[in-house]
Amino acid sequence: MPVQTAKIDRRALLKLMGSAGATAAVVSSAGCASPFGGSVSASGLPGGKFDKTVPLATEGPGGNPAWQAGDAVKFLPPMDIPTRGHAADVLAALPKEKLLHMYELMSASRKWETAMKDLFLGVKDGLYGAFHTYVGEEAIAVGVMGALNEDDYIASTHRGHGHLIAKGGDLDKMSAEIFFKATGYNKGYGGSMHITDMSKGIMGMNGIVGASYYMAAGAAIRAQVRGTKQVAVAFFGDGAAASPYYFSAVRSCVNQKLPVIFVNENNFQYMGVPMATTVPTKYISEYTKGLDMPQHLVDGNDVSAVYAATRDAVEWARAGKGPTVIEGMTYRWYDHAGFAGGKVAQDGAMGLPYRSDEELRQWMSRDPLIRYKNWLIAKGLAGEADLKAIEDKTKAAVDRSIEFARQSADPDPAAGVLNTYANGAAEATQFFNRKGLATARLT
Ligand SMILES: Cc1ncc(C[n+]2csc(CCOP(=O)(O)OP(=O)(O)O)c2C)c(N)n1
Repeated sequence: MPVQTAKIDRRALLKLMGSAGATAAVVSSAGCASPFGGSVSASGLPGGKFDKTVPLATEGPGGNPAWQAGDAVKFLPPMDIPTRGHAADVLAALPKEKLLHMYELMSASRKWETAMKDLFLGVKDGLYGAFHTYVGEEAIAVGVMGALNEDDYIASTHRGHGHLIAKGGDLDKMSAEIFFKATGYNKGYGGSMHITDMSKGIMGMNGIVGASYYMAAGAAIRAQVRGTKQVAVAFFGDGAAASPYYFSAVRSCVNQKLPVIFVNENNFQYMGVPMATTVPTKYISEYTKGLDMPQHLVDGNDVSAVYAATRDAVEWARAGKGPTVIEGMTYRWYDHAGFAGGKVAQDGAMGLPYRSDEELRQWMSRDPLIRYKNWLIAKGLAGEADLKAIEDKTKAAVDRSIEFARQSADPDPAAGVLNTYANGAAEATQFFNRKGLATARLT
């Protein structure tokens, strides 16, 4: 296979672009064997040509021992999403209804999580349990899901509400699960981190950091064996890339040419530790640069950049060519889990010890929703009033879901056993019999 891009010194080029203050466009596969089977990429551009936009500092955030709280500000994306260029053209080619629906999904995700934040901080509903917000990262979920079909699979993370909403998750069932009610996705027995909807290819949120790789690989093997052309997406954070299973999963998927898309949500924060301390390479998308596969580094707050990269990855996977890695740089507005530093009716968590408020404010000023909104208006696809109507609609749906959760019944304690066994009542009855417990309510 010709190695068309082998002569490019990628590090030097990144440095040059960063020091020039340029908004660089990166396919980080430059400098490794052409992932595009020769000279043309899945996007129609020559292999190794930089075709995705992400602003770069002179040095990547990883492996940087001098990294300090506040340094993520060096990776701030520009104010506006480009309205011209590859990613803009790819997104703009979608029907207007779909583009507006993508805005609706971003809005629903933001409003649902923000409402939950206010409820957790309030006392009225007595909400408890783990809750990891995705606020600030919505462009990744919506950009990725925009390029998938309904029957494609996703394996989510602990920070996955936005993935579920973008893949068509039901707000009523999500809210009810957070309230631990019988009408919830897991019948009130799972809570935030186990929300799953196989009818929509959502293999579930997951409290095991790094589990998404193998879940997606399993779904991809199924699709490959059956010849269905479905793809599977594994979402993962920058910290999860430090899992020993990450490289081995990607390598195995490349070996088997499995239709998996590894989507890294690089929010620079691994709980309270900066990614600089856990990632030895400059960028996470560089981990796998020795493998014969496309790897994209994109502005994760730009839905067009994420969509365009994913569309290429989907084409690549459906053509039987195997996996792609996409790294989207983004930022979470709240604490790792829960709401330290957060306030009712105020966006963002201030005063956290491992980052600076100024850095947060700067990233909030690059709000992916506002950037997408401006893009839609600039493209003449919607006016302020149209987008406000969408926001009102999603707010109403969120409010309804919360009311639905409040009105729903608590789970029957006995159902806990039912839900534990694959064969439900039959096996649960055996369990109860062994323990000498009454089974009347189970049958
Ligand atoms: C296997 C495993 N190890 C450790 C944890 C504890 N844990 C929960 S979330 C998390 C950080 C994950 O960080 P990252 O992958 O960057 O995702 P982010 O929280 O930034 O979205 C850790 C270490 C866990 N849940 N599972």
